[in-house]
Amino acid sequence: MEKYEHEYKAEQIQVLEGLEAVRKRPGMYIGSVSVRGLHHLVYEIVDNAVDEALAGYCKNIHITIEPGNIICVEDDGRGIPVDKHAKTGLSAAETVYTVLHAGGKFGGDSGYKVSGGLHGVGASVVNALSEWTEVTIERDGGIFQMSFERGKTVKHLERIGDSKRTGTKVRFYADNTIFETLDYEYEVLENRFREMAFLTKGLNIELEDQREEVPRKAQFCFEGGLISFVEYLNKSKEKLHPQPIYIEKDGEFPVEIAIQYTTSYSENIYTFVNNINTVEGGTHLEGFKRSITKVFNDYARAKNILKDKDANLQGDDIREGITAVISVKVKEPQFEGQTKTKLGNSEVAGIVQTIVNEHLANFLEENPNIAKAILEKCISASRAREAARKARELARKKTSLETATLPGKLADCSSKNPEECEVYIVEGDSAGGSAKQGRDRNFQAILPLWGKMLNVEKARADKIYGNDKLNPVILAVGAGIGPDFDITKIRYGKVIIMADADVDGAHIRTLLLTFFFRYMRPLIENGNVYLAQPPLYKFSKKGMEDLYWYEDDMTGAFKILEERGVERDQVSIQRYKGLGEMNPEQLWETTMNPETRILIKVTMDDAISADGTFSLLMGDEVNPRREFIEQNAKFVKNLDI
Ligand code: 0R9
Repeated sequence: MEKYEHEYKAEQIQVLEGLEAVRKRPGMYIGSVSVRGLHHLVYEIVDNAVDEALAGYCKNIHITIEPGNIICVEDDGRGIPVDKHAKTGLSAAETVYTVLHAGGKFGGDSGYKVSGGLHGVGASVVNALSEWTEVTIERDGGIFQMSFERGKTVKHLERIGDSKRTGTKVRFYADNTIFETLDYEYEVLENRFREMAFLTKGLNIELEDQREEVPRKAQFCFEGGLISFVEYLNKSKEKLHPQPIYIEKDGEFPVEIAIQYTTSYSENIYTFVNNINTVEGGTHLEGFKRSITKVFNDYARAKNILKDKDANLQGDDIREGITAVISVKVKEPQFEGQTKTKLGNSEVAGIVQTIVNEHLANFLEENPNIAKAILEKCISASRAREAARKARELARKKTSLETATLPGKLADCSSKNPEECEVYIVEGDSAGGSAKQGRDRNFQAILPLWGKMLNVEKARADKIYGNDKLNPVILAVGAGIGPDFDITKIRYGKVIIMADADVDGAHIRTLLLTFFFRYMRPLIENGNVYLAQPPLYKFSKKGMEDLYWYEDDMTGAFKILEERGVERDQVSIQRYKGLGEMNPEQLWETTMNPETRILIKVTMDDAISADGTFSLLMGDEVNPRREFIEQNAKFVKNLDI
């Protein structure tokens, strides 16, 4: 239509160069071109719709993964403005999609731009990194549409019909010459949208995956906001008080916080700035921690729960068993830290501290029974901390008396370069024996474990130091535990859990992973933890090289045999029940030889769901665990729970 026809202006030439830069160095704009980066594209678009919700105009967002990995995001906001943008001579909508950073510069003022999750770059980056993009806008009584290929306009915005409603729909197909994969992971998107719905009270977010014959669907809308979030996080934990403590304050820096204590020993505080998960914390978290430490100590003194002779409770004691979500909105957030997820704005610390001080002190005065229950737990945490300190000192003294500081059972490797070294933590003495004989001793160390492993989900720190099952693991890894853990001291670049593919193996794997998650989390975050995959079957026939198979389903193995000209009934099939059934050579060949083995890297993409899963599988509450097992029967079929 004539209205949108134009000549290219100088700005437009810059525009094309801008988006070309995005295509040349996509990592700079979306972090990476892995599946993570791919998901970022979806977040970028959904964030724009969430901005419209924060501005108060949008109630529903619908995300569809269409067959063939096409993404469709729809909202019922005002619709992106379609009028002409003075500087570019294009419609506002086209400008937002073709000019880098344009979205933030004009229009769309919710005050606190969420846009862009990690990087805040918006729609034009998604456009640049998509094979095609199609935007449909309903507003001002019309339906408008425009389309692009790899960031370049192929159809300017034009009016294609009439409409009485308003809203925006964006469909895009990511560019497979840029991304490693186009396969969206439903669960990852589901977790992110659940989180977004918790963070935006009352916003309805629907997700639909149409790639399977039976579509998967999820719908999230939480009138309780962060209260619902904390209830969700604590669903498989035993609570110290029935309702979360809730703090909400508008103002220059709106602050929303929900807190609930449980009987667990871990601390779970999640922080968000403009809906972005600030994994590395920052000033909002500092203000919160300072406040709760002060308020609980002051209350305990005032009520004589702490006597004059008693020392103050420490922050760690006060945070044992806490689950909290902190969400602040900051107009110009400064993000710092390694992954740019640490809030740097210094003024936020004092603001959060003042708000929490006032609200929490009132809450404790009004709810003395809850205050008492929480403080009793803090005091017992404080005693345990003292016991842990003694245990740690004892452990330190003991090891300094011994000539070697390494556990006796460890068969260490000769290299001392952590980058090339790996340690296999092996269940059982007999498998340990085979592993010791089969390994390459230059860079592979073996640590056999035996007997019943401690469930750290049900034990406090003092029981962990000096525990005879965990101590060898701590000493072998060599980097301490808990707050003392120092990733730069690890002795092995790969810590590999090698357990049987049966019930007991799965159990020990979960116990060890829980331990790493709670006490050596950076080891997982840094990608140092792996699971070895021993084979499940061996197919053999005289004159044929043995075929090892790692999956339950043997169809693929039969196909390979067929290709080798071998009939099913000519081979003998051995099912391995445990690692102990393999001789050292077989163990090397199938599970330890870097050329042929399969290792699964343990990742922690989503700490929130990981925390939930660990509490669920290893914690106290039985009903949610049963539900989880029913829903994930395939995944947990080997778990002894
Ligand atoms: C499906 C995903 N949704 C969006 O991308 C989306 C962007 C957007 C928007 C506005 C409304 N809805 C939206 N959905 C909007 C409208 C108006 C003012 N600000 C924002 C208005 O009617 O005045 N916009 C986001 C950026 C822009 N609009 C702008 F820069 F073009 F103004």
